[in-house]
Amino acid sequence: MTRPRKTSPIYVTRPQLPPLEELIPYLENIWDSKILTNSGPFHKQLELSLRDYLGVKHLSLCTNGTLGLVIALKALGIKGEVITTPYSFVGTAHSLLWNGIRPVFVDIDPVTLNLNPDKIEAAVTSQTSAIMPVHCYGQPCDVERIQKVADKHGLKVIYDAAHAFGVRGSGGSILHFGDLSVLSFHATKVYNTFEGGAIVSQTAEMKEKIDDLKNFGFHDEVTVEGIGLNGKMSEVHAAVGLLQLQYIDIAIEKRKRIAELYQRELNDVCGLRFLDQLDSIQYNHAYFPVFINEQLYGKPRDEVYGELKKHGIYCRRYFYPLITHFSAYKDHLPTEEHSMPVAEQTSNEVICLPIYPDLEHRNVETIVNLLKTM
Ligand code: T4K
Repeated sequence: MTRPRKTSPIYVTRPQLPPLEELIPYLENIWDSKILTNSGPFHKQLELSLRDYLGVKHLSLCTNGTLGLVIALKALGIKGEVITTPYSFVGTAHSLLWNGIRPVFVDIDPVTLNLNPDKIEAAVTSQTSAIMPVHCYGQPCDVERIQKVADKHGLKVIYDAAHAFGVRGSGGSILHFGDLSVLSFHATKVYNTFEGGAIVSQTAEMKEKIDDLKNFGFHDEVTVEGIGLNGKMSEVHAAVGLLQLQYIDIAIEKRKRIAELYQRELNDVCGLRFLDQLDSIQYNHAYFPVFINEQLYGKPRDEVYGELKKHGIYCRRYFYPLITHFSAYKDHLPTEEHSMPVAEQTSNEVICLPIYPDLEHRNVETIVNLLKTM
């Protein structure tokens, strides 16, 4: 009797890993030196290597993206209210609440799916101290228009750049904009250190402040100026990061080829819409979101999601539900009703298809065929 062939599941992402044997010398080095954390040699080296690779002025490594956002808000002394997007990972808004800040959610732009600059101004109150936009899926926000609103009202801008590793526009890195940008190096990200993150700052003074805050606020052995926390990256994570950096360009190139394949094959399928890609942007292809119009496609998004799952294809609905729909947020929403129709619709239509460097093209074809014949 022949048994049905067991196919392995296909996840929305799989982490890129360097060859294990290349990690061993780094580990030996750590074991020999016994320097495990607190800004050790690999940590220092990775900060400089990432600074150069990303083309930014100053970069501070941290434990993860969420703590990076928490520290960034603290470093800028943000209080009161912060205007942000409901269409993001919940960590974006959580970082505000951990700082005792009230998130004020504003609708997204239908093209970029990022915070809509036209909607920000109406949400500014006497309590507003900053804007926290997200470069969702690595699609750059309208940074110039956001800055204009910020300047007009004296607000700081902290970009959640968790998805934007290596994204560049004609003027260079997207991380140059705003007061601070925060990256995530989580296992599911384009560039990973297992867990990790970084805060990009524009001045040496700000970097120093952030470096103090991520080490409990210690400026030196006897001086604690800020209410810091433990947001440091260990030497093992930094070593992984140094290795990963050697393979990042190949990884992004492989992602690009998969994105092109999806785009080419699915372009003519009625009822499927994709994120606009601009020629002037060098994308990182972190995600491949598809938006399903139920009427035109003939099936609701959740049915497609379930159908793919039955075939062992584990997509994710990033970002469904909206942050504003989580019960944890019910006491933190303004009493007056803010309508966010674009975010609502996008959240109900989105499905992120699998994309990662080692995803085989034949698997992409399988996914494409399922979407074409469902
Ligand atoms: N801001 C934004 C805009 C973000 O998207 C995120 C994180 C943050 C801030 C916060 O950054 P961090 O504090 O995380 O550094 C994942 C990630 O956990 C999260 O980092 C990420 N955003 C979010 C968009 O996605 P889940 O709940 O979908 O992850 P999980 O564990 O279900 O993983 C998805 C798939 O990835 C799995 O089905 C299999 C694969 N996977 C996952 C892990 C963890 C692996 O193959 N290996 C692994 O080790 O949230």
